[in-house]
Formats: sequence, C-alpha cells, structure tokens
Amino acid sequence: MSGALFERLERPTDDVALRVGERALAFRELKGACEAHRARLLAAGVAPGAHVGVWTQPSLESAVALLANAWSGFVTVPLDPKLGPLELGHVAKDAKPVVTVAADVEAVKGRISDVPVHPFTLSPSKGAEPQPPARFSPSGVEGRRADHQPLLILYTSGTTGLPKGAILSAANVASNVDVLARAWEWTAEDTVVHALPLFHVHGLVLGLYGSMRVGGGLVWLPKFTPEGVAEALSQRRSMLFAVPTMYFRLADAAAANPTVAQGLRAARLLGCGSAGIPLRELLRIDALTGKRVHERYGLTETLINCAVRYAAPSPAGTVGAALEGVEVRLVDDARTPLDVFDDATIGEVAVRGPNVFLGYLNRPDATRAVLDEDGWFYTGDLACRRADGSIRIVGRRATDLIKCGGYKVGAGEVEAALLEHPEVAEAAVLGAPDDELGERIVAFVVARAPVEAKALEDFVAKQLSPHKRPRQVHLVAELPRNAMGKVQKTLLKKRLAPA
Ligand code: MCA
Ligand code: AMP
Repeated sequence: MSGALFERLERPTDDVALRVGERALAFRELKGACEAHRARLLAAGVAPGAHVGVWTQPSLESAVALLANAWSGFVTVPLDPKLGPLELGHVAKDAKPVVTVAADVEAVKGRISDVPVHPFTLSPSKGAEPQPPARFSPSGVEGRRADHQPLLILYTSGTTGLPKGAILSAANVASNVDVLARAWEWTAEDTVVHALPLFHVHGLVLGLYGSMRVGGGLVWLPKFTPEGVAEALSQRRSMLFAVPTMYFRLADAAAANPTVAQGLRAARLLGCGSAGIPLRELLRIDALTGKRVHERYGLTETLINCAVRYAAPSPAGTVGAALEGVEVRLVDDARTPLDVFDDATIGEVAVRGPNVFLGYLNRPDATRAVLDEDGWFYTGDLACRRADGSIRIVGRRATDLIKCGGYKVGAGEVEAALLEHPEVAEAAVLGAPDDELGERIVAFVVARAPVEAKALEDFVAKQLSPHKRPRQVHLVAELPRNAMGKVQKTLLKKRLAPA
C-alpha cells in the first residue's frame, strides 16, 4: 500500500463526486476544497498528523470536511453532534483534538471546552454560501498516501466503562475498501447511496471514503426515509449501504408503495451490515424486489472481514467467506483454533490481516486483551463455518453488548447514566430481541421515589447519544442477584421472554 488514499481525487474530473440533497460537488471541486482546508489549518498552526475533531452535523460541508481532513494528513476524530456531555467530555479528554472544525461554529459553542473551533466552509471567501458550489482550482498537490500511520480515531463502546478510541490507519482503510470492492464488483461506474451517520465505519469508511477511493461517488441522505433512498437508487447505477433496521423499514414501505420496491429493484447491489439481518427480512426484500441483500460482517476495529460475493453469493443466513487477504478463524475458549467446517460447531471469530486496527488510543491494556502478539484480533462474536468457508454469526460472547439499530451500545454505559439520576438506586440494562431494531435496550430500575419511565428514557437520551436511551424501562422492587451480589441478567431476560 503506497499509492494515494483517494486516487480519484488526484486525477480530478468534473464528474459528480458527492451529492447531499440538492447540492453536489464534482471531484475537481472536492479536490480544491481539500486543498483549501489543508491550507487553512496549516496556516492556523495545525501540524500534519495532529488530531482534528470534525463535527458531523448533517450537511454537505460535514461530509467534505471529513474527506478533506483525511486527504490533508490530519488524524480525524469524527464527533456526533448528538453525543451527550459525558461522551463528548470523554472524547475531548482522550483524543485531545487540537482543533475542531464545524460547518456551524455556533452549534459547537460551549459543548467542547478548551478545544478551539474553526469554521469549515466550502467557499474560498469565508462565510459565503456557495449556490451553486464555488469553483475551486486545484493546484495538483497530492494528498494522503495509503500509509500505516493513523488516519482515524473512531469511538466504540465496550461492555463497561467509557467508549474506546479505535485507531485506524490509511492502509487499513485502503486495503479493506479494495478487497470489498473486488467482492462486490464495485467500480467507478457505481454510485453509493446511503443514509448512515458519518461517525462510524459503515457510513464514513465504506460510504464516504470508500466511494471516493473507488471513484464512483456518493449520494448521502442525512436523514433516512425509504422514499428518499428509493428515489436516489433509481437515478443511476447504484449500490445501497444500509443497516438491517433500514431494510426492515424499506420492506414495510416497499409492500405499501410500489415506487419504493421499484427503487430497490433498480439498485445494482443492496449491501447490508453492522448487525445481522434476520433471514425473514432477506426473504421479504427478495419477494418484494427480486433482489438478494448482500451481507458483510465487520467491526470498528477490523473494518470488514467477510462478505457475500456479488458473483457467487453464499447461502442466505451467512455473512460470506473471508475477504481476500483477510484471515478468519474460529477459536475455542482457550483461543485454540477449531479446524471445523461443519456449520454446527460454535467458536469465537478471530481475524488477522491488513484490515486490523493499530490499537485503542491510550488503552494498551484493552488492546492487549483483544489483539495477540501474532496479530490475531478476537472479535467476541460467536459463529459457525460452512464447508465453503462462509461464516454464520450466531451470537456474541458478551451479553452486555447491545446492537440497537446497528449502533453498538455497552449496557454498563447506560447503567452508569441511569445511576446519575437522583431517583435511581439500582439499574440493570440488557438487550432484548426486537424485529425492527435487532435488539432493543431494556432497563430494569429500582427507584428511590416514584419516577416516570419516560423521564428516565429522556434522562439517558440527554446524558448520552439518544440512540443509547432505553426503549423500555421496568420499575422493579429489587434486582435478582446471586450469592456474590452480581445481578443475574439471565433471570431478567426470562422475565421479558413471551410466555
Ligand atoms: C428520539 N430522539 C430523541 C429521543 N427519542 N432525542 C432526545 N430524547 C429522546 N428521548 C431523536 C433521535 O435523536 C433521532 O433524531 C430521532 O429522535 C429518532 O430517533 P431513533 O428512534 O433513535 O432513531 P431511529 O429512527 O429509530 O433510527 C433508526 C436508524 C438508526 C435510522 C436505523 O438507528 C441508524 O442510523 N443506524 C445506523 C447505525 C450505524 O451506522 N452503525 C454502523 C456502526 P434524528 O432523527 O434527528 O437523528 S459501524 C459497524 O457496525 C461495523 C463496522 C459494520 O459492520 O458496519
Ligand atoms: P461495531 O463495533 O459497532 O463496529 O460493531 C461490530 C459488531 O457488529 C460485530 O462485533 C458484530 O457483533 C456486529 N455485526 C456487524 N456486522 C454484522 C453482520 N453482518 N452480522 C452479524 N453481526 C454483525
């Protein structure tokens, strides 16, 4: 890996590269915007390799800022504007961005103390709203190489404690996008369409950086609606990147509205990941559109490990075989490899390859716990393997990790937030199966005084990102505990199970 990270930006054309709503930028304009961003930050004294926060409010400017920052050689720390004060404070302290760039500086004021905020504008003359976008004239300066230095710090939840910053290199991203592109026959002829947030791997690394590396461009919908997605898919040769919850809603909408079904049918490829899509939903989409959803499986720390191939899809219910250059194996509790291909023996998925991250920021202990000396990363996911090498994910080692709508949420984080509420004496949080969300966050709470369930939900939505709020709160007299005093979540789970 030594070429440019975003090859298409180094030979820019006037083809549309990025469309957000009614506004679009060509590759040539994007390249100019990248150069202007680099010049502005260098002039402000930000050194190459410095940590730079990017406020990802839903706008064209945020998408360009994320790209320009990566192109320029700064290390990007994407910041979700919906992060709660606890999370934002932690990220600022842990990643220590020297500056944050934001399209709307006012929106950031008072939210990150001690970090200067720089306006990100698409206009060469500060403050003006380009309509149509300003014409930049790129100078031909080359951008970031696909090297082994940090490119991104992405925060990801663990079972307990605060989220950890996974450090990904430019080579991690470049190599992974290239092999996924081969698996999905993704070329510069394909426009990616997605409505994912730009602060996680799926929307940012695959959606934004991936489409700029492969070169076909991106249509980003800052707000997911089935109708908006369907319309975007019908415009051009397109690929949809979405999470299972979105496919659930797309299937509902397609059943009610033939235009949505038609839009899905128009896509060249329907890609799905971030959580397992139930077979029932795969079949529903297939019945409504005649299209197979192509699953792929990954983690923030490893990017994408396995994918169902475009040309030769593996059976529904699997996430496909390992991508080219990525080693995937199953291990037992002692981390001894299991030489099984029987689609029955369950092991933990371990991964090695150029996709595996550099480690967690400031957390050598946590890095050592998941990454061994031989370069194997232990995912915590449980799976079976078929004779053709395809993997079927069947569960997760940690019951305290919840995947809700494709977002990973640590039960401990939600419990800690609930315990901040003055009326909460004890709290236990778990994930319950949910047709639409995959898992729904459920809280059992022992209260000191009468408190409304909705008030607790809103309280968590303010302390943390709103997607971490419990969707169901049960007020109970006490929590079941074992002799050691540990809450028995399996007993709580049973209380939720239908009779
Ligand atoms: C709701 N809201 C609230 C409250 N309730 N705000 C404050 N207080 C409350 N009590 C707001 C939310 O912020 C949101 O605002 C809106 O109301 C709807 O919220 P919600 O119901 O949570 O959203 P949803 O409509 O159910 O969202 C479903 C979704 C979303 C669109 C599928 O979950 C989503 O975007 N998921 C994608 C996750 C993802 O990208 N994961 C990738 C991880 P507003 O609408 O303004 O936001 S990367 C990964 O996993 C790996 C590497 C991989 O393999 O890809
Ligand atoms: P995150 O750290 O948010 O990137 O989430 C990674 C986790 O999402 C993995 O460890 C899996 O548990 C889950 N995941 C991602 N893609 C899939 C998939 N296609 N099928 C099942 N689980 C998935």
